[in-house]
This record gives sequence, C-alpha cells and structure tokens, in this order.
Amino acid sequence: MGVISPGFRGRRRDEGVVLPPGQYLTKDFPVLSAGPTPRVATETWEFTITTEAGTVHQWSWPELLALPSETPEVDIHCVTKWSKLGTRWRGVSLDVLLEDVETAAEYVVAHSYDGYTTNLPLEDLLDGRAWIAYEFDGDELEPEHGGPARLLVPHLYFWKSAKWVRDLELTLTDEPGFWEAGGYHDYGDPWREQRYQGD
Ligand SMILES: Nc1nc2c(c(=O)[nH]1)N[C@H]1C(S)=C(S)[C@@H](COP(=O)(O)O)O[C@H]1N2
Ligand SMILES: [Mo]
Repeated sequence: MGVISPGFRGRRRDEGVVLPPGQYLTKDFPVLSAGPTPRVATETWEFTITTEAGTVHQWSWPELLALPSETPEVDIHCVTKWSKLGTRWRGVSLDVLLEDVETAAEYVVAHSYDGYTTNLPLEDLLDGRAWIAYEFDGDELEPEHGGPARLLVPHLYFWKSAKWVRDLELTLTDEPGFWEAGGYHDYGDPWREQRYQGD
C-alpha cells in the first residue's frame, strides 16, 4: 500500500493496466458532443490565438499543415468514466504555436466552432503536453471527433480537449468554460479524480 514501483505506471496495455480512479477501459471511441457536429470546411477554417492585449495570431489550414507535426500516442480519460489507451494522433504542438506569442496571461479559454468553451491554465498547454490535432489513427480526424482539428490535452479529462477548436483566448484571470460553469471541476486532473467542483 502506498508503495509505487518505478516504471509501473501506465505501461501495460491490457492486463493489470493502471487507470485513474473510477475509470474503466474501452476499445471504442465514444462520441460526446453537447450539440450537433459543425461542418467546418478546411478552405474557410482558421485557427487563432488571441492575447490579452488583443493581438491575433492566425493560421489557415495550409499554414497549420506546414508546421512541424508530432505523433503523440496518449491515453485519454473521459469524465463519464471511459478511458482509452494508446490513442494515436498527429498534430502541431502548442509549444510551436505559442512560440512567438507574447503574453502575460496565465489562463486560456478555448473557443470552438460549435460555441463550446473550456478553460485551462496556459502552462498546461506547454512542455509537450498539448496539440492541435488533425489526424487520428493515421486518418484525417472525423468531424464527430472534432475534425478538421481539435485541441488535445490528454493529461486532463477529455472535456478539456475542445473539438472543432477555433480560438485560444489568453486571459489574465481564470474564466470558467461551458462545463466548468455547469459544475465540472475547474482543472480536471483524472489522477486526482477532479470531476466536479469540490473534488
Ligand atoms: N467543441 C466541443 N468540444 C468538446 C465537446 C463538445 O461538446 N464540443 N465535448 C467534450 C467532451 S465532454 C468530451 S468527453 C470529448 C469527447 O470527444 P470525442 O467525442 O472525440 O470522444 O470532447 C470534448 N470536447
Ligand atoms: Mo466528457
């Protein structure tokens, strides 16, 4: 009890797998959306990062694809208790997208094409922990799962991974997003089981 052997955590795939508390394993990829799936054509798609000073950094679809991409293989954990292990994505690291962005902000509100919002600390998007993902399992990301592109922040509950992401608004104060305003936890660390406010 309480002893953690080095190298034990999160390595094995089927038997004896280590999941965050209260989670179960699924091989499916459930679709969870608060509303209808927006159809966003890549011809008109644009992604922006807006600073607290109002400076807008903008990428078109070809500009996003021209940036160096990564292929993270990550475990994802939904607050409705399913976890999926070893999911394979392609996307652009937020380290790349934020590289030339000057800001004093400590928080981010992600805004999506369907009107969805979610908030997170800016530092959680840095250090190889978050991507704008546009491929899943070797194929273009399906609209139901957030295509053309979604935010991917796998170390937090999956509601933080905004599908159809349109803008990252950098903010000086922490402003609750859609689910956070409705009682979900502000931060949402699955390993600390931060599902709801007060957890
Ligand atoms: N834009 C947008 N992003 C969203 C949602 C949404 O309704 N709209 N749902 C969130 C929730 S609650 C979860 S669990 C995941 C589900 O992603 P999936 O449908 O690809 O499994 O997307 C998150 N991102
Ligand atoms: Mo969710």
